[in-house]
Amino acid sequence: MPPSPICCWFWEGGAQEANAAIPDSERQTLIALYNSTNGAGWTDNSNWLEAPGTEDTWYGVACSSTGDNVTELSLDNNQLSGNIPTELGSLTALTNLDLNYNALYTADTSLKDFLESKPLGWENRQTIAPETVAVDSDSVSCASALISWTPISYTAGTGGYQVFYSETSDGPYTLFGTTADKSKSQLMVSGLIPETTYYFAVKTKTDPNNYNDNTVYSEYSVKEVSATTDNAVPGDIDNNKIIDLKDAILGLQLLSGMEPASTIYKETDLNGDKKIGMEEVIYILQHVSELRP
Ligand SMILES: [Ca+2]
Ligand SMILES: [Ca+2]
Repeated sequence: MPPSPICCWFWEGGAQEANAAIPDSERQTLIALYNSTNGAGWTDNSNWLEAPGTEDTWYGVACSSTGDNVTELSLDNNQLSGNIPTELGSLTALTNLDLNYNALYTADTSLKDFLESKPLGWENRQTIAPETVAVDSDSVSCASALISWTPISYTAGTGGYQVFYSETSDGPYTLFGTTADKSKSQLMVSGLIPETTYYFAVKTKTDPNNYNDNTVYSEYSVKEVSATTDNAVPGDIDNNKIIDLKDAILGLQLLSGMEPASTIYKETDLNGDKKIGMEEVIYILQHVSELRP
């Protein structure tokens, strides 16, 4: 196999030949891990990608005493994020592996088995995007929608789920809000515009804790979850598709400073002041009493 350009550049630059070098396949595996988990953004990536033979000086890497195999990868708590390359499973001399407190995932079952075979485990401390994100179709109003998901397995430590919305699937996404912790499985998004299609995506966030110095964010969940908000009929202030006395009562409760008995949608405003007030209540009463079409 021809040497990679980065390899040649270092050789031509006069890097010293190492006393013992790990096989090129192991070097390429380390480089694949760096590239696929945002190595440039790691908290510490000291010496990574330097010349062949220097691998045991790369942050978190240790090689056997003869220097010819990678035996240890200690990259916990280091802002690794993304898909773990399947090649990692080919580091057969690896005895110590610590990838905890990062944002790593894999769907490869044999790689999962390999990772699980190491003493420290890995999967239960990864801040990854939640799965099965969905919109509860019964919850969709002219201005809100209930978004749900399955909590990730790493629910320990403070943090939460950030729920985002966008009018196109590829974004940009706007943060609506964050749940109080990582055991929550839903959040009501409000303030949406009537008759508009929205896409929703969720990220997981873990705050720093005793074992983890960083705020760790997952990637976005799959960006294919969407809903179209209802229309807002002026005067139907509870957005249930009927204008009746209940709307008038809700409006009067609001006007008198009482807590309205159900959600009020200001999007059903009549006179353009973006508030539900006496004008709406009079309109509703006229409508109900057929004084007005
Ligand atoms: Ca109504
Ligand atoms: Ca109004």
